[in-house]
Amino acid sequence: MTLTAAPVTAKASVQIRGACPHDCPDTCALVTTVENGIATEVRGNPAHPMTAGVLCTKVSRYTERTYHPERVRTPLRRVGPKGAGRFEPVGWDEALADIADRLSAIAARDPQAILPYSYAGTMGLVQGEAMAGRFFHRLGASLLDRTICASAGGEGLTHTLGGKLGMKVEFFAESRLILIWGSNSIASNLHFWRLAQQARREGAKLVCIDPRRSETAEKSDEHLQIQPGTDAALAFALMHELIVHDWLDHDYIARHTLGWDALRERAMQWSPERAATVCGVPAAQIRALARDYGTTQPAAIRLNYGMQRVRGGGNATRAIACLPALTGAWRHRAGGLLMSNSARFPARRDVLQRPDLLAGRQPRTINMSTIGDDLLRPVSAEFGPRIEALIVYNSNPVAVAPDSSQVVRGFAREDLFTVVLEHFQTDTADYADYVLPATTQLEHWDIHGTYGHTDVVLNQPAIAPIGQALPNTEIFRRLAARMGYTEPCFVEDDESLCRAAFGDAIDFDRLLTQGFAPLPVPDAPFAEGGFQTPSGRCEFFSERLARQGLDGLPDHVPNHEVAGSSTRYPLAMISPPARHFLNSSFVNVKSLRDIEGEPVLEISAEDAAARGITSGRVVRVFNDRGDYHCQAVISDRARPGVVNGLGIWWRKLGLRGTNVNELTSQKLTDLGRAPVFYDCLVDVQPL
Ligand SMILES: Nc1nc2c(c(=O)[nH]1)N[C@H]1C(S)=C(S)[C@@H](COP(=O)(O)OP(=O)(O)OC[C@H]3O[C@@H](n4cnc5c(=O)[nH]c(N)nc54)[C@H](O)[C@@H]3O)O[C@H]1N2
Ligand SMILES: Nc1nc2c(c(=O)[nH]1)N[C@H]1C(S)=C(S)[C@@H](COP(=O)(O)OP(=O)(O)OC[C@H]3O[C@@H](n4cnc5c(=O)[nH]c(N)nc54)[C@H](O)[C@@H]3O)O[C@H]1N2
Ligand code: SF4
Ligand SMILES: [Mo]
Repeated sequence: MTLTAAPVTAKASVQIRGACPHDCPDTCALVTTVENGIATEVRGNPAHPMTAGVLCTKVSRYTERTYHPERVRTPLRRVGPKGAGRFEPVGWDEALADIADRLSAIAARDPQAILPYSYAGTMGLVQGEAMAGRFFHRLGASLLDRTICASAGGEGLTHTLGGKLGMKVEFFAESRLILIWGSNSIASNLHFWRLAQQARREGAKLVCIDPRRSETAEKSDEHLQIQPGTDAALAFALMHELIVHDWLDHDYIARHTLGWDALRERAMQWSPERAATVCGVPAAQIRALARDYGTTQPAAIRLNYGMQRVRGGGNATRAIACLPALTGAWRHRAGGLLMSNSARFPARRDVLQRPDLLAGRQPRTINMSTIGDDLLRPVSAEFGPRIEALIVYNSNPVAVAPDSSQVVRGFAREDLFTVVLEHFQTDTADYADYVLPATTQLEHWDIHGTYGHTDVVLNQPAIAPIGQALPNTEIFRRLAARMGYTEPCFVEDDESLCRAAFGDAIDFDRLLTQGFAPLPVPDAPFAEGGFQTPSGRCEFFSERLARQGLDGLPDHVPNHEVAGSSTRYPLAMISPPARHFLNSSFVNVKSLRDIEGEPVLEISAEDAAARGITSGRVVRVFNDRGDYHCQAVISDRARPGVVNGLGIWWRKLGLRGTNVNELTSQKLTDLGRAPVFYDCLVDVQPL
């Protein structure tokens, strides 16, 4: 058996180093205090510079989540109708034998009728796709296109800078001007906010660009409260002003960029006045920002994923990523842009996930963002076989995927065989045929890259598994054995997988003793150009995109559902996360849910008055896709014409068994095939 045991706890109190598993750019280094085998406290590792000994409120409550009385402790088999959430305990052997039989029978017809569904419930490379990837590759199951979060921005960066690459986050502390663009850093990138505060104490100006007057916006020096999905128009107007005032670094542009003449021509079509009408902010405010950006060095942009959850998210990322090359901001280590540095991490995904086990087969790929439609699609030549089995781990699609009424219809199919590996009886687990108890980060090994800093962080198990829980890896190992897979890769243990993840690129002994290890990353990555694009330049014009028949230059691509375009649904809705939840994780942790209270919709005073809505009143938010009941909060956090439906509640813990994704659509972005959670028209009425 390869199950990881808890460390020897002969001593009454020990401290175990770990990594925060959540999908958060900070990837904090943890220290867990274990007394007589029980984890009593989870703290930030004070030795890790980025964490600096501090965790967010959510993960400070990690022991409350781990020892939650509602943890799934045994395998469970469905006894009621799909979705009713009625289950009986069953032994591991019986559950795995039945699951293996069901999957084998489907695979004998066509393994592509089986689909894995996973995302970043843990960002660990081992409990993520290591053993799971091996299992599904050996099986020949459909592949999953993991687009639900970041692929529009990711492709935008790749087609401009050459990859998910950017500034080293620590140098934001030395910037003189910081644009916080599509990021509520206080809620979702807390340790970056600490660096921004440091810069500000040294005199830096912070400018937040966000349709919501977020916690971060209200604490910044300036807030451009733009209409959702209009960021490219703003970026072009900034370029327009940089050109008109000649706040350009001509030498940098000539040596390190591609497509300048064409970009200049496009930018000249975007006067601040034109952008002001599209973005819904005063032209004077755009001019002032352009002046600041054009005349302050070093200037840095913290771009984050909130601005790319709209139709034009990929193009907007491209437009914004052009800015630092125009002013030569990249010359300084405290200048440039950071959206993600995940491409810095030399993770050996092929070694972990073993795509070679496909042995020449090329299964179809299903986009996780259209799971609602895809579960309901019949067999066809174009689509291939109907999806007959779904194995869900590290994700809660019934709550987080767009257009949930369609997702629920898919999960409710009586002929769909669904297995969910989980800590809790989530909305998704309610639709399972089997729920299998998985370990949490305190109970297993893992190793983490991250997208917000450039250190590898190791997670060592602090306590024994709760109940009969097993690591995801062990569940897939046992399932592989049941399926008769005898390849040696199916018995490799978790510590070996951690060692294999980065191979010689990282000093594993240092990870074991210190908990984290920095990657060698240049301080100013593009000071001398060296972009990782085909041309080696910052590509204003992308030949690769042009060859795909797309616009080689970035452009402003309006939303699918443009504000003001529909008389039935006059309000634009965005649904950024509630501060004390992490996507749908922690919604069931009572102390955190108590802070959030009820699911809320922030609405401006004028939109509320026009509808007879008073603060605290329960409202119905609706469009053609569905309706959602929540509590109205009249607040200047919402700009007139835009409502903020904070996410992502468990449906069953909300007001009427739905959440905000009842309203979002399965339409996709311009690049990256990603969902458009913040591109959604609705109306609201009091109940
Ligand atoms: N507390 C907390 N932290 C989290 C998460 C969480 O759920 N809760 N989720 C984690 C995950 S998975 C991710 S991907 C990151 C997400 O964190 P971010 O990358 O920061 O993205 P969001 O939180 O989606 O949105 C950030 C801000 O963008 C704004 N925004 C919405 N639409 C637009 C637009 O069109 N233009 C602009 N300029 N801004 C817009 C939103 O109002 C929000 O304030 O955070 C991670 N951290
Ligand atoms: N309306 C709207 N919808 C959104 C968003 C939004 O801003 N607005 N944000 C989107 C974004 S950015 C993202 S990333 C997605 C996130 O969507 P998901 O990736 O589904 O993230 P979570 O909701 O946190 O659910 C993760 C689940 O994994 C489980 N889990 C954690 N660790 C483990 C483990 O080790 N093993 C197993 N088996 N399970 C584990 C947790 O218990 C949890 O239920 O949601 C998207 N949906
Ligand atoms: S969720 Fe983010 S801020 Fe909170 S502990 Fe984890 S990595 Fe740190
Ligand atoms: Mo995400």
